[in-house]
Amino acid sequence: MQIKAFETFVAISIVVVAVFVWVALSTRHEHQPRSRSVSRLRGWFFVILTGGLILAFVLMFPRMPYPKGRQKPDLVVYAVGMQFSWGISEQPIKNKKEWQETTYAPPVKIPVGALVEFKVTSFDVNHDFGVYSPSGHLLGQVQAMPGYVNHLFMRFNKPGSYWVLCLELCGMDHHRMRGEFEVVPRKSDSVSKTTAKREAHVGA
Ligand SMILES: [Cu+2]
Repeated sequence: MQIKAFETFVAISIVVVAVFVWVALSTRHEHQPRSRSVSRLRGWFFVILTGGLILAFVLMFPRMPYPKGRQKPDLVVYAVGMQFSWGISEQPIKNKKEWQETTYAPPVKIPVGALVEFKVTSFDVNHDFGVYSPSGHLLGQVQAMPGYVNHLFMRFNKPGSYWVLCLELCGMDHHRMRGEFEVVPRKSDSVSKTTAKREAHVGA
């Protein structure tokens, strides 16, 4: 995705530079502009530009990375940032004592494929809730702000240990600020596997 964006950027840059060079070369010598052809050219430019913008809008709009209306999540996970750790829990974290407890609790388990709504806030300064895959790729992020709850909707396709790092410099130990949750196979998957095993046993 990033490579594609970079290639698109380079391609557009080449076109823009080419247009600038063409304009610079073609305006070296002074000459009287032919107003009729200029206004016709301007008309075409306007039509092509508007058409291009409308086309880009139509192609991109359905792919906006924002939730479509009020999505109902399969699971709500509460996350609170505080210097210098993340409290992550399936229960609301109401105060500093509860936050402390969640930092020692076992990692929250999220089923594969479930739509998760992270409700993210902070109890002290601004942090940034950055979700990393087990292989260390940034998958999503949202600001954690004191006094506000920000929402991040995500779906995970692979089981494993996912890390939450802080992406906003929040103090001396910012680099050590971590959280963790686990993505686990869906219950229905493991149930159907057990049933299949049991059936196999019965068959044997
Ligand atoms: Cu931080």
